[in-house]
Amino acid sequence: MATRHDWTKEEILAIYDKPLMELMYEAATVHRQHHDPNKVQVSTLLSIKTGGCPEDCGYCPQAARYHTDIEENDLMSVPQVKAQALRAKASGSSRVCMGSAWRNVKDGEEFDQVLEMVRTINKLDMEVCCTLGMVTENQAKRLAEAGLYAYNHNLDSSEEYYEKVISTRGYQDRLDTLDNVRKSNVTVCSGGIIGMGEKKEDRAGMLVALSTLTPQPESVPINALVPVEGTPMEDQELVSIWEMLRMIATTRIVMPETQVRLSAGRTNMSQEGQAMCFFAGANSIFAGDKLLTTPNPDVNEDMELFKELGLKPQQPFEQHEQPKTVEAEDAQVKPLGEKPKWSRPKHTIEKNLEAKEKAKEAKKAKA
Ligand code: SAM
Ligand code: DTB
Ligand code: SF4
Repeated sequence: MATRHDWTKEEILAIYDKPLMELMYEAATVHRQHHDPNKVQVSTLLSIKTGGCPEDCGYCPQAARYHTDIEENDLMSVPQVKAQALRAKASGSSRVCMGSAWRNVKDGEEFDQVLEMVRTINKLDMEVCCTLGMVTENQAKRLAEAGLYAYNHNLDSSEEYYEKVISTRGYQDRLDTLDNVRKSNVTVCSGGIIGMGEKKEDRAGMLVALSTLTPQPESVPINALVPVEGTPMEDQELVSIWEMLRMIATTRIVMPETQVRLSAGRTNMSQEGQAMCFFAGANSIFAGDKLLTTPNPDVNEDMELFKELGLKPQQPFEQHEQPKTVEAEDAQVKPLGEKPKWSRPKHTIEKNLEAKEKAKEAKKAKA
């Protein structure tokens, strides 16, 4: 069946609510029509700039306004990144995804350094992904010229629920960023988080937003919230495997060609649970003992599971050609020195304000 870009929330909810065995069978069938069911793409995350973020994303341990005990770090150096990428390659990863705790990309020295990281990793013949916050079309094109393979920017939830999670940026900015990435010919990676207190209607709403993009994102990460102490979502109940399976299977059915990534939350899942996610259409994971700041299963454990299930890691550039890297001195796309006006909706989110107050008190008590 051809990929549809006109899914409605009602149709997606009807899929999500099917008896689980039927839902998984249907998803597994779609999966086999579009992918080798024994191949899984493996990405390694690298937090190149950690913590101190100005945003108020209610789930995020890196937001400066909350009191979490993560270790903050300035931007890593290019040799440090190269060493980590080589380690990731040796452990079987085909992609490195570099994340920074930034609201948006700003032209200047730090962005130039990130561009050099992209060139360096692409030259190691690995797929390079970045997740740096909002980007303009010009910035996306500069990343493309450096050899970027994918850009990750999550919609996180439905437009309606997004307002209850973040007050410092708007949904349209997220969509505009995805559009900018698309115009640069870099592949799009966009998904979200379940378990933030949203309803299943919000999960379906997020899948409508993603599946109606033309083309659909090449990869869609599905994260289970990792509730981190000090964030407004610290007391959120863990996502059950049944919900994860429904979300993965539904994503697979509405976006048949995309790589569906079983992302954050794997440490709370059994190996059998993860195997069922692969059966239901997940064909990508984040490997390495750390995500950005929180734990992830050990690489050896993952490789044992792959062996047990007969899964093989996907090789780099199996899905799309390797981009060419243009050296800094030959760059055609020049910085525009833009001052983009990303929106700041500033609505009130009580939970976020409470967490901010608690953090202030904790800091005072410490001083
Ligand atoms: N600062 C950039 C941004 O927000 O686009 C990039 C890094 S940000 C940490 C990347 C994504 O990680 C978020 O969009 C969110 O989906 C995910 N994430 C962050 N904290 C999480 C948590 N506690 N549990 C699950 N996913 C989380
Ligand atoms: C995505 O969807 N999940 C990754 C990646 N894209 C950047 C991040 C998960 C972060 C989980 C919380 C942490 O480790 O800080
Ligand atoms: Fe900052 Fe990204 Fe975390 Fe939001 S999700 S606080 S933008 S690092």
